[in-house]
Order: sequence, then structure tokens, then C-alpha cells
Amino acid sequence: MTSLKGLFIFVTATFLLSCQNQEQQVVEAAKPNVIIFYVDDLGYGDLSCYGASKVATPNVDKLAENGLKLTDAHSTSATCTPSRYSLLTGEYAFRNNAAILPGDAPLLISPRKPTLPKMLQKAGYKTAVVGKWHLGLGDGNIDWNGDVKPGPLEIGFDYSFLLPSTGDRVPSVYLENYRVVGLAEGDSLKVSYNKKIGNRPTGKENPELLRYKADPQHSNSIINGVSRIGFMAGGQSAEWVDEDFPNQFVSKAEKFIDSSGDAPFFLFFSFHDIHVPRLPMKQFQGKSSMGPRGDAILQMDWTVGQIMALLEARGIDENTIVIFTSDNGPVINDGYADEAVKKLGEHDPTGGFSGGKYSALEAGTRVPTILKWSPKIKSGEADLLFSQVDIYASLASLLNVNLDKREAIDSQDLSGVLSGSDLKGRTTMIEESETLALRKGNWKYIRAVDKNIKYPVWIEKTKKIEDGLSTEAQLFNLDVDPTESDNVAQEYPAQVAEMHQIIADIELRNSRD
Ligand code: NG6
Ligand code: CA
Repeated sequence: MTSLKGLFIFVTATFLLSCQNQEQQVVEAAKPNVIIFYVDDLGYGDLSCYGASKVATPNVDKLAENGLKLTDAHSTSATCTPSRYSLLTGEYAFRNNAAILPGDAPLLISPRKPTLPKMLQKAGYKTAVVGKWHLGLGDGNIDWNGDVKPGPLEIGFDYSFLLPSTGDRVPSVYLENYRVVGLAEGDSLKVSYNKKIGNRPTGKENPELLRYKADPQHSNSIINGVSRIGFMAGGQSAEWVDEDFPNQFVSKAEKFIDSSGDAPFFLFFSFHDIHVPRLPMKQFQGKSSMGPRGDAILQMDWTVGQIMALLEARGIDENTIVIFTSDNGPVINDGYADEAVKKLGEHDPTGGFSGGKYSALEAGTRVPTILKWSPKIKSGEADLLFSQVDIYASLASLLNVNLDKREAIDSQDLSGVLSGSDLKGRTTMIEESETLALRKGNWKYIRAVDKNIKYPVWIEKTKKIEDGLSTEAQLFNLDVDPTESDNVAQEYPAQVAEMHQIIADIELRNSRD
């Protein structure tokens, strides 16, 4: 009896093991490449496939035609650094007080923290980030003339080619892995965010040298005819030319894709477009009706086309998951007099939602989002609720990687959406700005801000960020009020209390379950 039972267990176990192995082999053989196209400051209404009629984006539209276009997908935050933090860690950024960083800030993500690229490395992927970083570098005292680390390589990327911070912040040089590209011996590069260093002209002192007038915050060191935030001394040999960004990024991405050999790859393609300063290359200058902001949209679209053509030429476009999205909502004037406001015309970058970059209202985080994994994902459109923080757990689930209890704690497994097999989204989701807001279905609650909160001077001056902020609780029913114009908090106190409590519970959560 015992031996029969033993035989049964043995046979069953062997059978199960062989099934598991087969399944694993299938997954192994078919491991898809992953590309995240992360556009900067692209609004919900900035693409022709999302309704724009004053600008045409045929390459992105083609992704949408062959993929799933999400109409209620969000960056976690209305600004860049926090959204990137969430994308790469699977955590809401408020857990680390993530906010827009200066260009000399230390690395925001601890090398000890689990990350999306580390998870993919574990699954056998080669990983790279190309483009804007803005998550800090080094450990507090960077020597730009030596090895700049820790950085992307310490948090899971095998290769990096970066704009270290943003296009409008110094240092205005590329960083490839640990090194500033092209920095000549003896051309010592230093960066300061509190006082002028070196003898490079500034926008404040030499406005006659500028191609664009800039606000006071953007009136420090002049590089390539444009004044930036922060001061840079030396480093002339390594200065970037903004108009070269797209070609630089595409060629580095190509090199990386080809170097990944037989391994699946993960490419975090992080655009500078359409952030300020908007300085597209010659072939796009004046090509839209909207000045440099519209031209930058055309350039972004072209760049997507270049990368997709690379994949097609290598026959790998079909087994590549392409995620196209933006780090926050749109902004028209973000510091430079580049005609974006004057030439906007009838174009509506928010696609009809209220607010924009920096704002607690929907246009702050509701961004164009397209998922393409041909032939798995059926083409179409879905209004399910999706957050970029979910990409981590969804990819892990697709690749059979088990996540630790403390890993990517805010990331929900929406692998059904990524693979097109189950189009079910979230039930609740945080939207971060200067306050926290919560979506629960089509209810939107914006937590009141503290009366005594002291905003940075530039915010008070421009008032941009105050869109959507109030010292009173706000509740909107997006079903009937998609523009968040009618605060119904007084009429639904129980709904307000419940959503307030959900945010409080999320704030306290410290594990995946
Ligand atoms: C703000 C800058 C803005 C932009 C933003 C970061 C001022 C007045 N404004 O502080 O121009 O650089 O930071 O944008 O300095 S983000 O997309 O990277 O979050
Ligand atoms: Ca941004």
C-alpha cells in the first residue's frame, strides 16, 4: 500500500514537474523584449490618435492601431522625478518624499532597493536606460571628472546613456555609464545650484547671447545659446548640442539592442522631448503650426518610428512588448519664451481634462498610454484604470518572477492587460501632486492641503501648481463631471470619508499584502 502510494506520488510529481518545465521552456523561448517609450510632459491630447487635429503623429498612431489604447491610464505623479521613481520601484513616490530634483542631487533609489530592471535582470534580461534620468546620481558629492556613481548601473541597468538631470538643468553633458562623454583631460567640470561658479556667461548677465528669453530660474549658465537652471564651470569639451538628442539616443539604443545578442532586452527609452528647452533638429524646425512645442511632438513621433523600424529590420517587432506613455501631463510655458503659448491655436494638449503638469486635476497624470505586443494584444481601446506603477508587477507575473513581500508594494499585477488576455484594471489608484488624490472608479477625491503649507516661491509666482489644490476636501464624479468643475464633497460626506480612509490605509501599507 505504502509503496503504491509512493509510486503514485512519484509519478504525479514527475508529471507535474515535466509540465512545469515545459511551460517554463515555452516562456523561456518566447521571453518578449520590453521597451518603455517614456515621453516627457506629453499631454493626453497631444497625439493624433488621442484626438489632436493640429499635429499628426503617424508613428505613434501606428502603435495604437496595432495595440491597446488606454484612455484612463496614469503616471503616478504630475511631475517627472516622482513618476520615474514609481515606474522603476513599483512604489508610490510619496513613500520616499520624491520631488523634482536639482541636477546635483544624489541617487534617489537606494542600490539596496528592488527595482524593475533588477527584476528583469533576474529573469535573464539585458537592461538599458537611454535618455533623461532625473533620479539623482552619486552619493551626495559628485566628481563629474571621475566615475559618477552610484547611478543606473547600481539599480539594475547594464548600460546607461543619460541626460543626467533634465534638458533645462546643468550639467549639460551626456553621461555614458560612469563617465561624462568627451570630457577632455584638464577641462575640469563642476556644477553648482546655489552660486555662480566659473566664467561661463549666464542668461541673467548676458541676455543678448540667448536664443530664447527665460524666466529667472532658467537664467543661469548658457549652453548652446540657451540659459539653464544651475551653474556649470568648465566642461566645454563635453557640452551637448540639444538638437543632437534624438540621433544620439536612437544610435545608443540601436547599439544596445544589437549587443544584447540572444538575451531578451529591456530598453527604458526616456525622451527629452517634449520638455523645455524645445530645440528640435533642423528637419522639424517650423514643421508644425505650433512653434517648437509642436515641432518637438513631430520629432518625438519620428523617434518612435526610428526605433520601431530598427525592431522591424531585425524581425523582433512582434515579440516585443512596447509601452508608450508620458511622465506627467502637459505644460505650455515652462520657463522659456518659445512661442508655445502664442502659437497654440486650437490645439488642446489636455484633451479636454482640467489641469496639466503639476496639477492635482486629471490632466496632471492622465496620459496617453499604448500597449503593443503583437500578435497577443488585440488592437482596440479600453477605459480601464491603469497606473504606471503596475508595470513592475505585471511584467514580473508574465515572466513568472515571484516578488518579495516588500518588493514593489504598490504595484498591482495587471498582466492580463499587458498580454491582452483580461482587460480588467484597478479599483483604486493614487494620483500624486502637491497633495494626494484618489480615484475609486470614476469618483475622484482630492485631499485638502494644509492651510499653512509653504510653497516654493516659483510656485506662488506662477500659480500653475495650485490648479486643483484647495484647503477644503474636493470630490468629483467624473462620470458626469469629467472636467472636475463641480465639487460635490458636501453632498457625499460618506464617500469623502471612505476615500480619505483608503488613502490613509495606503499610506500605512508596507508590504504587498
Ligand atoms: C520646475 C521648472 C520647470 C521644469 C520642472 C521639471 C522652474 C520655474 N520650473 O522646477 O521648468 O524643469 O521643474 O520638469 O524652475 S519635470 O518634467 O522634469 O518634472
Ligand atoms: Ca516631465
